[in-house]
Amino acid sequence: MRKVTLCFLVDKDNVCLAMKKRGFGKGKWNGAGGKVDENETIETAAIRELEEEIGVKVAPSDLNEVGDLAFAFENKPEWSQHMYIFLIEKWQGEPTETEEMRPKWFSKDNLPFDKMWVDDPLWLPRVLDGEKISGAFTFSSDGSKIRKHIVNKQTKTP
Ligand code: 6U4
Repeated sequence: MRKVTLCFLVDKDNVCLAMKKRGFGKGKWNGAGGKVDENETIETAAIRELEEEIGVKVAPSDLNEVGDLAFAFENKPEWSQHMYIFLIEKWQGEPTETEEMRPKWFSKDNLPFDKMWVDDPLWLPRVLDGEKISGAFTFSSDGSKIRKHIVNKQTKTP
């Protein structure tokens, strides 16, 4: 399954989301992230996307992996992806708009779930609260509805 990353900058009670301006998930608020290329580790890919999409530099030791989710879409096996999620509390530079994303800070308690992926309310508050999660979602073919899902607290030690 294709591997992708998803990264959120966190500053106390605020989280940086970014509006996806093109491609998969266009028009949604989300973290920065994208496909892991061949010859890249998941961490290297996360750091590259943070710089490409919102213009911030992050050191490998400042990437905190907080979980993973497997996504499948009815009738669209080619959209399947395994997403690795990171929270970042230390970075260099200011989140800046690029051709791909327009970043904006939100209060953790007031996230724009009506303009986010439908799965996000079921796991993002948990990881922002410090829980590590692991789960899986199956969506309708256009991604608008959740057909089934499971989100567990991660028990494995790093
Ligand atoms: P291109 O356009 O090929 O450069 P790239 O940025 O490499 O794309 P893309 O846009 O396909 O990758 O990555 C999808 C992004 O959307 C990843 O950051 C993961 C994220 N994502 C995908 N499904 C999601 C979902 N159901 N919920 C969620 N984020 C999701 O919160």
